[in-house]
Amino acid sequence: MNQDQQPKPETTLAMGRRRFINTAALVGLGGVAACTDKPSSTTAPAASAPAASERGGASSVHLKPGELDTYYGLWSGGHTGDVRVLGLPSGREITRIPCFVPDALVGWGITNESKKIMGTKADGSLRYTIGDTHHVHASYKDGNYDGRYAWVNDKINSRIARIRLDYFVCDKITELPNVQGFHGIFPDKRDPVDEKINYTTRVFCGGEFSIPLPNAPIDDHTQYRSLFTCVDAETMNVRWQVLIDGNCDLTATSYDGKLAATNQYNTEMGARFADMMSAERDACLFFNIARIEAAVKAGQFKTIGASKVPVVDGTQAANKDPKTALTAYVSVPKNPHGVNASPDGKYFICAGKLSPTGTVIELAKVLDWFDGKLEKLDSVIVAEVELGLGPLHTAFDGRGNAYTTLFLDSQVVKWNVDAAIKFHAGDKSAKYVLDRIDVHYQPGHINGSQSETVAADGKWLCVGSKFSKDRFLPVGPLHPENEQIIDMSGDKMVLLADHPVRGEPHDFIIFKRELLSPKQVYNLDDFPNAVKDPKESGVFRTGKKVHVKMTSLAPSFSLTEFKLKKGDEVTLTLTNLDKIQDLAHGLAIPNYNINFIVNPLETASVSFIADKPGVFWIYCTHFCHALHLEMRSRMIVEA
Ligand code: CUK
Ligand code: CUA
Ligand code: CA
Repeated sequence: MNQDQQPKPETTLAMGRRRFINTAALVGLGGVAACTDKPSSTTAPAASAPAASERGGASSVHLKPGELDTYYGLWSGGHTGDVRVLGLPSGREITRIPCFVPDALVGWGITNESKKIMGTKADGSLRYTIGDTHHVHASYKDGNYDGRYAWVNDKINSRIARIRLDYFVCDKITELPNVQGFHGIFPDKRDPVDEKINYTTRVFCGGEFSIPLPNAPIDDHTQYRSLFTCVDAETMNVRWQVLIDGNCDLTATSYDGKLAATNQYNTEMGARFADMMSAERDACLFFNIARIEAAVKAGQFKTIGASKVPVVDGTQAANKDPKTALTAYVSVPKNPHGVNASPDGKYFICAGKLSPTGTVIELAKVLDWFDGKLEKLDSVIVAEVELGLGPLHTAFDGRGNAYTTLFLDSQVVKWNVDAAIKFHAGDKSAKYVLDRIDVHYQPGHINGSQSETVAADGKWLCVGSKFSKDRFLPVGPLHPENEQIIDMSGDKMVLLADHPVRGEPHDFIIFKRELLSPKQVYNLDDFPNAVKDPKESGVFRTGKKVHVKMTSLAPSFSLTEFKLKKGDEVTLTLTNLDKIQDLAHGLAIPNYNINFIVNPLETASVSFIADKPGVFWIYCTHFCHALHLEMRSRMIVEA
């Protein structure tokens, strides 16, 4: 970067050198990450771990053999394109749920059923084989998770995936029209229009990159815009979009269903790095959901390109009158990152990123502004307090405290929201910073057990540290990340465990295991193509089109052999008739690039051209029985 691209040093606010981070500090970030981190001399020393008895809290992460975790964690997988399921407090990874990217274990992207969900091209091949999941959030009822669904974003190809939490599988994927860099995602927590509906009906999705609408090779970036998108939680159809100024980053929703918000780091609408950080303040952009839905209903929208989705105008110029405004742009300091909803329902907190501050916005005041009862929108900010360098994301303990990651300081800071509000109001004796703890290193997301629910319980805190450096045995140049587990139950945070994770999870949620009751066995009747009886097995031919129907029952497939002709267009359907929990079979066809799993009473199918003559031993890939190796079928393809 050349000299004249560098923003001027901040001089407007006399809060010392830590007040703002300038470009030079960010450029030096690689150096920060590479050097041996020592606690900053300007911050309090980290707590040394007292014995569990002194803390009287959550204490040990150790589970004895046979013991089960008490919390589920749903972790985004980043550019592995999946969602990972962890048990907490042990931190053990229990499974991965493939969504956007094929998965060789279960045959995601191999079976016809999963390909249909992922989306295919005209030739039947997958439309996309990569993904980038950042944020995973679950459906709500009465302000707590109800165990129905979770949703996760794909930043690369602007897709949203839904996961059924009864089977832990992805069941729908929707691509957002006219969106690039779909980043933040959050379900609403109740319906803003129908008071009686106290559960999630919508999922909000933020578009991070501005593009020409519709996309076209236009060089003039001042014409680019971003969209904020609402997806129907049940149908997964896109309901509406809002055209905005600036961009969307993270997303948050209020407990009353009335408001959603996104933090904006590029209100400058710059196309270059330096331009995106030229302004001293950006925004937290609020959406008045009921008004947007009313505008859509009243036909006050346009559409973009080939998309039929209603797009309402949420730009600043069109929303000057609070009484009719669909949006409100609240000014917050420089390139904010996360926006998080406090479990008491009162506040959204924006972390400053390039400003060392946390901004507390009172939601009741935002609603007052929309009602025309608040003169200045700025007064929705009830605190803007210094936390440390590079604040990114915030979690809560349900006791009025917030926990914010400090990327550059490699710390988590615990602070009291009420005290911060008092301090901001002028009471300089209000001590809002309660504790700091070193983490290893450069933390991104943070979350507490049940953090963004009305049932935040303040027990476990997990921190996704982006760099692990020296914390694990070296495995070559690509390091794992470090998910760290902290006991947050006492006055002092206590670091309890490090866990390496393959890159690269971002956000995650942690909730009580009682909130889910996963099924162990599928229902045969849920599969219209199920082969319900081994007697239905066989090769069914209509010209070149061949349907092979099979069942599995340990330790055999219902067809011990079958014959095809070269060039046959084959669909093979397999139903697993084993009803016992944990009795899955795999079906692999050598040289045909086929392998998939069928769980108890599940049906799956694959389609392929029998283009290679010869004998192919179909075999079971999933150890199921003492005679697992003998569980085979012979596919003979005649020339
Ligand atoms: S972003 Cu990754 S650390 Cu995509 Cu949630 Cu903040
Ligand atoms: Cu069936 Cu192994
Ligand atoms: Ca900016």
